[in-house]
Amino acid sequence: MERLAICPGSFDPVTNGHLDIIQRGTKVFDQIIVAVLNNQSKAPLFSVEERVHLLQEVTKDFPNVVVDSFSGLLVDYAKAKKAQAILRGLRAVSDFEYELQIASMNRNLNDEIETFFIMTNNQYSFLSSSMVKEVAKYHASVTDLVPQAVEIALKAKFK
Ligand code: COD
Repeated sequence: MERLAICPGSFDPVTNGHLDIIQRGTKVFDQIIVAVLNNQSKAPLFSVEERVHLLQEVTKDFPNVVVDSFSGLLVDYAKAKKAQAILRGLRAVSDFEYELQIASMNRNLNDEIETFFIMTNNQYSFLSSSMVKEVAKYHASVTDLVPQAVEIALKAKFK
């Protein structure tokens, strides 16, 4: 049986931390669907289309990764895609509480889909999309924090 995982998130925008989790996940799962949440109630910097496009660009060398977007409940999306797993990253203790809540709720909604966590690479343990946006807004360098395509897109947003 093909082992398929959904790697869900806001990805506003994708960072090297996200990419590291996706890349390491490709070694464990046969296929990964990186799924961008289409959340009407949040005001993102990048539109869903822009976020999907950036993710496609930065994962284009991974043969077993596809990028998609979803709305509604994650477990419903995962079931529709026939995925067995949800893949998430963990940075600090502060992530744990939030991730435990999401994973517990998802398990409550559908106990056939397991959530798997990959610990952050030490060099990305401080990295988040919101910090990247903050730094880019003030025109400081994000070269080591995001893939080049994202750096270019951030420069265009904040010029
Ligand atoms: N190193 C390692 N991992 C990282 C790093 C880093 N530097 N940065 C981020 N990550 C991980 C995050 O911990 C997360 O696991 C993943 O990457 C994605 O991060 P984000 O911030 O882009 O994604 P979130 O947390 O905004 O995603 C939230 C969901 C979209 C998963 C959630 O809101 C959801 O499922 N919504 C749909 C509605 C639903 O089903 N609700 C019920 C369950 S709450």
